[in-house]
Amino acid sequence: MRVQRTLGDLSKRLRFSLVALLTAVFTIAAGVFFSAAISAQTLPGASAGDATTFNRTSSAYEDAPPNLTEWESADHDLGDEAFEESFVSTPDADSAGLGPVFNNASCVSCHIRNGRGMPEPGQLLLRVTDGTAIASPDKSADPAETLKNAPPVAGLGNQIQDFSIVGATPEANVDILWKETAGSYADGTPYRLRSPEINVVLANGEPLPDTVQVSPRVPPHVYGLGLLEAIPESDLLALADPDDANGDGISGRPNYVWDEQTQAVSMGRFGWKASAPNLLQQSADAYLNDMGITSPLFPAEDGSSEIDETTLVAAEAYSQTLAAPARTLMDDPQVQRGEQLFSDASCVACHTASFRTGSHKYPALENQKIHPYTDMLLHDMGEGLADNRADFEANGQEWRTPSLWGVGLAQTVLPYSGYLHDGRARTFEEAILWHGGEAEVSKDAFDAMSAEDRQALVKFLQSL
Ligand code: HEC
Ligand code: HEC
Ligand SMILES: [Ca+2]
Ligand SMILES: [Ca+2]
Ligand SMILES: [Ca+2]
Repeated sequence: MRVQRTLGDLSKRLRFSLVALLTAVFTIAAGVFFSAAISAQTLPGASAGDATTFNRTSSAYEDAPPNLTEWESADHDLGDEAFEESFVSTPDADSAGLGPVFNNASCVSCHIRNGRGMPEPGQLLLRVTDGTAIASPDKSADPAETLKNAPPVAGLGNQIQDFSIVGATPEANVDILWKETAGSYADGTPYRLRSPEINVVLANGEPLPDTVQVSPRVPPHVYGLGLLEAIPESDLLALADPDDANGDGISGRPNYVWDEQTQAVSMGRFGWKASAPNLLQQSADAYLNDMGITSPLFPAEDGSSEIDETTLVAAEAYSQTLAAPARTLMDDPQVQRGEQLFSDASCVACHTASFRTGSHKYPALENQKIHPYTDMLLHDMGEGLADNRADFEANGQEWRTPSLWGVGLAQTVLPYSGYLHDGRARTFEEAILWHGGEAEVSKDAFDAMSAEDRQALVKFLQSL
């Protein structure tokens, strides 16, 4: 409006004064510049639109979106407290309820500085299934359990808790050994890959039976998740191609899971196999299974719970209201070359670059142009990465494409943290070399690249 009025004034004064003309042109130019400056969306590298943080230090994952309103910021702050709350076993304490068995005592001790955790006891989770019970699923059972396609293991349930409060016994002792193999790129450059060998000794001293299927998972980062929750489901489903109708070898499909709140089947979005439909359920699941804390969504048998709805919703709000870091070095020719290779090697076929967010509880997250580099769909990643354990509709070789925004800061936030679902990849090169199945062609393209091109691709990932 202001610009238009200036233009009107301009036409009247034009014949009288060249000075007025120049002033008006300057005003318009300044107006355009100003409106660009107030919207982070248009700044180069704004990977999450107005919800981007331009912090690229070790605290980058901890920033709230700069565009949160006052009430949204208040929710974020309450969430921050919930995420940091360390639970104890003392019955009358403020933060009571830990255990009796658990994996860790607070959200932040696994999602360190909101980043990924390490493949170590206390952070690595083992999800388990009784393989002998799969042949005859009990159709009369709870739909949540039947759909999960993961019959619980007697004495362990669906997750191994290897810690306990005083007076209780951890379910098992977990040891992680690394097995290394050698390989080489097409140009002869050698590399080494490692994969974990998980040794579980049960509380009674017995090893875990071979019939138990085990899925090891490291804690993923938790920033930018509200924006991923806000991507319209129809935009994700439009990317699915379960029968590979277009013949490009890529057949992403959604996971469909049980939503405890609506008591209905819903598209899965969170967790390494997209087994949680939303951040509320993911948070309640973490309280129950990772910390041994009942909540209104997953109460005790008698209906009681150890945290109330306010705390549960606060934890949900925290992972919803974290910004995603901006890209950097966008003018660097090596990064630009890497971005081109990322596209040429079909990495973008799963790591989808752009979306526009739809509606969300937090308006600050709505209608943002975002660049998360994920399609949120399941892909067969081959035998090398397989856990051979189903999770709702995901089979033993399928994983959900993880987002790559901010991934370049992973080891700035936590040195030596690893990539992939079990943290086995120490570098981006190793992460790519483990890609198989639908991503075999991408992996082969990387393998065939010159050393210079491989470096450029890695530099691009570091710039995210
Ligand atoms: C013992 C370690 C541990 C603790 C404690 C823990 N988490 Fe997690 N978290 C994980 C792991 C491992 C995953 C991946 C789970 C999977 O793949 O199913 C995960 C996944 C998540 C995700 C989904 C991330 C994504 O990108 O899909 C969110 C959100 C999350 N956790 C929030 C929380 C909250 C909130 C708490 C505290 C109430 C918490 N976590 C406590 C280990 C932990
Ligand atoms: C067929 C789909 C697909 C293609 C194509 C693909 N990826 Fe992935 N990518 C995935 C999935 C799924 C995972 C998670 C696998 C796991 O954790 O076991 C992943 C994981 C990664 C990770 C680790 C992320 C993390 O948070 O640990 C990086 C880095 C990565 N991919 C980069 C690439 C690059 C570079 C290319 C192209 C050379 C590529 N990907 C091609 C699906 C794909
Ligand atoms: Ca408890
Ligand atoms: Ca258990
Ligand atoms: Ca396809």
